Amino acid sequence: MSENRVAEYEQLGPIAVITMSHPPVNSLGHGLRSAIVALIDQALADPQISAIVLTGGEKIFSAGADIREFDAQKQASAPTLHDVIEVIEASGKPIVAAIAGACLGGGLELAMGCHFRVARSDASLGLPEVKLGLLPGAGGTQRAPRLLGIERALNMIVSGEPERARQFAGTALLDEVVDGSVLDAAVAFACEVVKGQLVPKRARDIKIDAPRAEPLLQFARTAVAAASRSFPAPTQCVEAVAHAVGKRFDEGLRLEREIFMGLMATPESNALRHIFAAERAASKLQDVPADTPLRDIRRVGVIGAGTMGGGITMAFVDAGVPVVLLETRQEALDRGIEIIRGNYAASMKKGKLSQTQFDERLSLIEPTLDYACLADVDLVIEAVFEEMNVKRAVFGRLDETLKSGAILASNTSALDLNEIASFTKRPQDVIGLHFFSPANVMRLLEIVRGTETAPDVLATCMHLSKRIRKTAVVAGVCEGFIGNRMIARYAEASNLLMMQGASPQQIDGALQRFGLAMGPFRMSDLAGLDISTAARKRKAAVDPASQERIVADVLCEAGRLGQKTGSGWYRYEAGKRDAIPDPSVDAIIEQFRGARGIAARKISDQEVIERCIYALVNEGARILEEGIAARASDIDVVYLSGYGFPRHRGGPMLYADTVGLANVVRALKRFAAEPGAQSWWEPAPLLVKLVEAGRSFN
Ligand code: T1G
Repeated sequence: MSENRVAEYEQLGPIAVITMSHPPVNSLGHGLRSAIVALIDQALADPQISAIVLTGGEKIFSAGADIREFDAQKQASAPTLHDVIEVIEASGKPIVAAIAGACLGGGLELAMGCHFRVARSDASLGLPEVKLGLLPGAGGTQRAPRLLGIERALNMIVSGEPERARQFAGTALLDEVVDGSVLDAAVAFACEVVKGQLVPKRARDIKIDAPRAEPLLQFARTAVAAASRSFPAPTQCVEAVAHAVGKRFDEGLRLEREIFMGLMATPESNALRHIFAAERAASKLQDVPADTPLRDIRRVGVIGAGTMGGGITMAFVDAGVPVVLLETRQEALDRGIEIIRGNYAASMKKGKLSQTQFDERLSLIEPTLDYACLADVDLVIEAVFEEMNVKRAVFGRLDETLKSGAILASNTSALDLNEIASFTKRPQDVIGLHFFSPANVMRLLEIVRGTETAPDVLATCMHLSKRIRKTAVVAGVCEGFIGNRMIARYAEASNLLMMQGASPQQIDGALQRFGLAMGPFRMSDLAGLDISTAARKRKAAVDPASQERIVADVLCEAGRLGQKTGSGWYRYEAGKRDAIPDPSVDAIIEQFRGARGIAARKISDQEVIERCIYALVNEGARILEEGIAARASDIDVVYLSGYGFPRHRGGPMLYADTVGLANVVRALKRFAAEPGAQSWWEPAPLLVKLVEAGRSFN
C-alpha cells in the first residue's frame, strides 16, 4: 500500500482502493483534492488495475469542501472540486464510491461524480451548504435531481438536512446499501463491474423526466421565499435546481457556479460561516491541554426543583444521565417532579417522546430531601435562590457531603463565583454552569471559570456540555458574566431611548426588524418586570449609587408586571400573548419625563439600532479586554444561542466588524459627548485600539 500525506493507495487484485485520510473529517482541501487526482492517474496508468474504489474508510467519507479555505480563495485553486469530479467522470476505468459515516456537501458531490455508489446503511448523506448561506457548488444541484428526482433533491438541498443511507436504497443515488464493511462490499461490487456485469453510468447523462416540474418548482419558490426572508441561499437553491430541469448539464453547472460565487460573497453566508467556526472555537479551552484527563460524570445532583432546577434535571436525563434532585420541602419537590412529568407528557402528546422514553426519563430522576443521597454523585449543580447567604448554606452542606473529586457547580446568573467557592474547602472543584431558561431547551451554557477552578474541572464540564447538547462558552467571573452583563447595558440604552422620546413599541419594532427575536420591552413583559426590578433593588442595597427610579418601577408598583398579569409595557388580552400598545403606559412615560424636565425628541429607528446594538458591542469589547471572554466570536456565540441575535448578522461583534469599527467608535463618541451622557458610552479602549490598528474583532 503506497501512502502519501492525505490519501492512501492500495491494490487488491484488479481493484485500486484510494482511501482519503485527512483527519478529522476528510475535508476536501487543496491537498486532498490534488492527492485524489494523482492517485486516480496512478490507477489509470497501471494496466493491472481495472476498477477503482474511492473511500474515506469505515468511519467517515468526507464532510465536504474545506470551509476554512473559503476566505483564502484556496477552494478555487486547481484542482478544484469540479476538476476532481471531472477526472472521475472522465475515467476510462469505473470508479465506485464506498461511503461510511458522514458524506456531506462536496463529499456527496464527489460521490455523485463516481460511476457507482455503495453505502453503509447508517451513513449520513446530505447537502448542508444552505446552512452556510451557500448551495452545493460542485454539481450537487445538477446531479442530485438526476439521481433522486426533483422533489427529493429540492428537499435535501433546501433543508440541508442529512438522511441515513438506508433512506436512499432503491434510488439511483445508491447502487447498494450494506450493513457490514462498506469497503469489502465496494470491492466486491467493483469486481462485478470488472466482470462486465454492470455498465458504468454517469449521473450527468441521466435525463430528468419531470412532467410536474414547473408547478413543483413554483410551489417550492413560494414556500421557500416565505420561510427564508433573511437568507438569499434557499431561494437560490431552488433556481439552481430549476436550471437542472430546463438546461443542458454543462449550462446548468455553469449557472450553479455563478450562483455559488454570488452567495459566497453575501454577508449572510459570511455570518453563517463565522458561526460555524465560532461555535467550534468556543469549545477550545485556552491554557488547558486538549488531552487533559476528564473526571467521569456518571450521576449528577441538582439542588432546587424550581424552574431552573427542573429544566437542568431534564437536560441531563434527556442525555441519559441519572439525576438526584434535592429540595428542602416535600411539596416543593413534588411540585418540581410534577412539572417535569407534565413537560414530558406534553412532548409525548406531540409525538416527540414515546411512552418508553417517558418512563425511562422519569426513572432516571431520584427525588430526595436528604443531602446524604448526594454522597456519591460526580457533579452537583446548585439552582437555588439567587441570594449569597443561601448559596453559602448550600455549598457548606455540599462540601461536607460530597465525595472527594466531585464537581460543585452553581447555576448562578450573576453572583460572584469566587465568593461561592470560598464557602468550601475545595475551591478548585467549584465552577459555574449558568443555564438559560428553559434549561432543557435553550442551547447556551455559560461555563464560569473561578480563579481557582482546576483545569480538569473546566475540561470535564466543556466535554459534558456536548453530551447534554449545549453550546458552551467559558466566561470569567464578573457581574452577569458575558450575556447578562451585556444585556444590562442594552436594556439601559433602550430605557434611555424611551425616556428621550421613543415609545416601547417603536424601540421593539426597530430591533425586531433588525432581526432580534424580541425587543427589550416585549422581552421584559415576558420575563416579568418584577424580576428585573428585584435584581435592581438587590444591587441598589449594595451600591446605592446605582439606585435610580425608572419607569419600570412605576409600572411594577401599579401591578403591571408583564404578560403574567395581563399588562406591563403592553396590554394582553386574556389567554393571548399579543403585545398591544397601551396609551396608559404612554401617559405614565410622559408624566415621568415631565417630572424630570425631559422634552421628548423624534428618534429614528436607525438611532435605536445604533444605540442598543453599539451599547452591546461596547460592553462586549470591555468584556474582551478584561479577559472575561476569550474571543470576540465567543461573545457572538453567547448572543446567537442565548439571546436571539439574528444569525444572518453573525452576532454583535461580527455585526460591528461588518458595519466597520471606525463607524461604531464614531457613533459612540457622539453619544458620549451629549450633555449628561452616561460614562459607558465612551468607546472601550480595545475598540479604539483596534480602529487605530485598522483591525476588526474577528
Ligand atoms: N471543512 C473544514 N473543517 C471542518 C469541516 C469542513 N467542511 N467540517 C468539520 N470540520 C472540522 C470542524 O471545524 C472541527 O474542527 C472538526 O472538523 C470536527 O467537527 C463545494 C462548498 C462532519 C457532522 O457543512 O456538519 O462542501 O474545531 O466538531 O460534531 O458544495 O463537522 O476540531 O478544529 O463539527 O463530529 C459542506 C460541516 C461544506 C459539513 C462532524 N459541509 N461539518 O460533526 O465534529 S461546504 C458541511 C459538519 C461544501 C461544496 C460546498 C460536522 C460533521 P476543530 P465537529 P462533529
